[in-house]
Amino acid sequence: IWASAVPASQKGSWASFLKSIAAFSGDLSSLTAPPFILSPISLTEFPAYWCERPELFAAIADAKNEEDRSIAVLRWFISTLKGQYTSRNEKLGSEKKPLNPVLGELFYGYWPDIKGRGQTNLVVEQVSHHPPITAYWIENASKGITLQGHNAQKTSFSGGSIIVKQIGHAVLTVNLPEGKKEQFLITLPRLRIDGLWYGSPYVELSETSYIQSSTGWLSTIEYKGKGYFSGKSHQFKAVLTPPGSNNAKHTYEGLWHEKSKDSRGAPFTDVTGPKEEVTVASVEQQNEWESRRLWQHVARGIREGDFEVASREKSKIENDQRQRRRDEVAAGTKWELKHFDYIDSDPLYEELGRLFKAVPPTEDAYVYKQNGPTLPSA
Ligand code: HCR
Repeated sequence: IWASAVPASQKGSWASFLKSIAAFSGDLSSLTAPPFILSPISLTEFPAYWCERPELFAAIADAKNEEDRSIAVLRWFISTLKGQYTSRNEKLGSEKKPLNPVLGELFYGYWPDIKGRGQTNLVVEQVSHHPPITAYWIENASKGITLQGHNAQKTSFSGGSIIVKQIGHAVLTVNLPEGKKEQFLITLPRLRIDGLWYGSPYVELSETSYIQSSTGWLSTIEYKGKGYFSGKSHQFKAVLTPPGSNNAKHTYEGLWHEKSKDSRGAPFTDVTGPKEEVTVASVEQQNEWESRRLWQHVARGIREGDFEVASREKSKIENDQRQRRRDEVAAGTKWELKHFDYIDSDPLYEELGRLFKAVPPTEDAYVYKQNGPTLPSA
């Protein structure tokens, strides 16, 4: 059964890849992996997973009070997990190694306004290459909802699995009538990448993540995999506690990639139906920094199994990047971010994180400059 999903000719390079992971911790993206495990999709596309059920994102604005808004945010969040963590298995056969974005890489897209839910726009920028950090901004202007966040990963190897600690957080803002707003600090779960032995990696979530509302409502979400409780993969249990209390007012339980229920057995989430992928301009219409245009030849090589083309095209991109960095050093200049400003400590993270004793107590952030492109609207 060792490496049963690995093509015979790549078993050796899969074994060396696993050895290098085991001996290593930090930034996995820099390790060379065998061709069968390469994905043609860049990490800058991943923030789109936050909104592949745009009606649930929009529904947050329609909730009638603080308590219902916290429930709506939790429902939307749980419903994103299937896309975030299992969609590559469905699309590509297993979890794969995404393309490692270059500094300044961009990804723009939108979900059109259908049935009065409003249009939702997405702006993503790769704000660091080593370590890889991706910043994003998602906005449904007609509903007054925004999501701003960034993502980095710290990886280590334990018991035959890759452990991924997600660094970063997201802030969801709901702009209410009369100029009021409610904000939600969203922390991110820990990942374990299992199935490496077979050459068929998949993600399981573990430990706890939080959604803290500025009104005081707190969702505490616990993740478990096979071998716990029901013995099934992808289980979660979420409790929602009112401001200033430790007693759960609502409890939800189930499988984040299928369905879940509240404590009375009423349906809470159901992601068994289709999701809606983000609409993106064609490669011809994109600028040279937009992900699908930038990686088009590498992606084609990977898709068509022509790894010579893929690696030649990848080297061109990497050499261009190295040259840019050298030029910047020579000119004494620094790469300027296009859509985000860096702040070394996020005041909202500190304020809301204090309420549930967030670890770490302080985090940096990337603040959107409100200067995204004009995206088509229906
Ligand atoms: C760990 C991971 C890169 C990061 C991916 C993140 C954490 C990015 C943010 C998204 O919101 C959610 C998300 C989902 C992915 O599951 C996670 C990736 C899984 C694998 C990949 C590694 C860098 C690649 C490891 C190589 C393996 C597959 C052999």
